[in-house]
Amino acid sequence: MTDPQTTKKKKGQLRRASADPVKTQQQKGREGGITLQGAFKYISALVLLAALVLVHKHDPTILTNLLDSWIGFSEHWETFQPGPAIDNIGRLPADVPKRDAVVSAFKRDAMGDDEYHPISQKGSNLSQAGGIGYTVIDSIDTMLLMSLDQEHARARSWVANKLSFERDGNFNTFETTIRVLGGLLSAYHLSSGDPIYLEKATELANRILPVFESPSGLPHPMINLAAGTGVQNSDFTGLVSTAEVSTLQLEFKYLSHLTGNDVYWKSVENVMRIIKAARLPHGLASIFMSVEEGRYVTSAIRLGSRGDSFYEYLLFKLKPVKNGSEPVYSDMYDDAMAAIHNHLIQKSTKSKMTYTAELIPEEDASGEVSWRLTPKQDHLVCFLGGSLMLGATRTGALIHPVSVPPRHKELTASGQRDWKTGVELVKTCMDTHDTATGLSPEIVHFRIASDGMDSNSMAPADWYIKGARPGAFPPYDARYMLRPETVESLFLAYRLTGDQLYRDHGWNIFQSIEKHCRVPTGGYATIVNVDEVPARHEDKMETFLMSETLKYLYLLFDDSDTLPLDRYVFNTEAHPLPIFEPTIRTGFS
Ligand code: DMJ
Repeated sequence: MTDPQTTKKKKGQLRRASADPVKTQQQKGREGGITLQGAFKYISALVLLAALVLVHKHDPTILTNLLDSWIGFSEHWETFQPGPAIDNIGRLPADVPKRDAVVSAFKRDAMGDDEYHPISQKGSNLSQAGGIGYTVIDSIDTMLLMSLDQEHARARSWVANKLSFERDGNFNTFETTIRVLGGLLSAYHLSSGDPIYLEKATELANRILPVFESPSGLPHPMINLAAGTGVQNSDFTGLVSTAEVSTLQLEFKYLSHLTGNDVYWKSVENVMRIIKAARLPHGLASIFMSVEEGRYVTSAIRLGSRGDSFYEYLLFKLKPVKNGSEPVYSDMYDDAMAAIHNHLIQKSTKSKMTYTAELIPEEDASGEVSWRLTPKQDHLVCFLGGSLMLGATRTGALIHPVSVPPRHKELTASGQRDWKTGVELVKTCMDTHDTATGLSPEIVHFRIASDGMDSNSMAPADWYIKGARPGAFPPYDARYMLRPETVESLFLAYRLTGDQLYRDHGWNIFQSIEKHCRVPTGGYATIVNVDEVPARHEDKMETFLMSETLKYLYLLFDDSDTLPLDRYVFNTEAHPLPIFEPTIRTGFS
């Protein structure tokens, strides 16, 4: 075996030996005056220098990008494939045919009631007291974005003439806020201030406000819109889910900004005050809180259902305010991201795929709680990759704006960490689309040694769908219900890098939705098993297909001037709202 030390030494000796005895032409020239060849080299160098100055004057990023790649900043910065050239006004141009294919998919869908059942072609409502326009309102801003004027005229007329919130039934506070209130506010902005949308949004928010009249100030999980009373969730009496209570911020604050009435702002800000005070020692959030006491109760910790948008809104969702004016949220975000890295980010055994695990509490006979790390990741977690990448360019940036993609030296240490994890998580989510339909399941489990699954087993090497057996009815985990989280991250990753890879993946996902979820009766349906072809359908089309999945796909293929990330935030249902300079200051810190 070669001793590296010896080899090094020998190479050094050789170099010295060849350089010493025979003087080069260049050395000779230096000693004895400038030769013709030497003069030519000097002139060439001067010409090159002049060219570099000219290039730099034309576009300073060209040279700095070149330098970055020569010096070799971090493996992640080098793996990006060149995207479509940023055009001369600094935008990522649209892929028009693909963008228009997404518009066609959107147009095929019918307006329904709260929920649409595409196979039976029927609508249904969330309450026997009647609906509140979940489907139509969740879709309006996408119509406006796609310039679907006829569809928008129909939807607007429905809102103006048929929409009623005088419903004596219980509606989920969070869902009503993110879909209906968020949808109306976004429609107001994108319609250049059509007053009907603000009027309806204000009426709805006023009807929701009583939820905050709880002993702790955390909102009740349900609201009776006609009675104006907060209602407990009968399945989880006394509890509220952390994601749900913390994800009303953006909509209520924007409404305060528009109306000048600070009651909405103060109600939701108080929720964040309670959550901040309830911080657990590890910095993570359990998925349930006590509505009586305003503290976390021992329950699972995860970035998926009931946890997801708490982390999501800590970042840019809570930044309808301009940079730095509310540092408390950046601090909470940084704290939570460090905790996620310390406790939840894992690598799969074989291919070292990055994923997030869950912590499940287990109580022994004496009441002592220990935490079991479970290698389970919901599709919902796929928002996190793009969100971390965006966060790295905000709270983790040393300059504003950063380059596209950001350079290593433009980010803080935590920004670099979050960017790297974000890129890896997006990749993992793309990899979970490696199924018979090309669509990813609702829940994946990553293999760990204690599974007892050997490497010769039929299961995929790194992850699998728990409970899936050939011939048996597929488990809940195997479904794809038209969720948007992967394409949301692809959209963010594309905007932040310009890497064509993300558009390619988005296009593959869109084609898989067209092929396997589209039903002959019109619309798109949930499929019950992503690993089964032809796909079996369930008669349900979630409204987030229109508000999120198709919108993010459209934006992925549109040019980057549409809803630029430095001027818009998206609520968790993908309703874009403008970033504004707040006039309300409460001193919360
Ligand atoms: C959407 O309703 C929202 O994104 C919510 O935060 C959780 N996920 C669904 C879509 O999957």
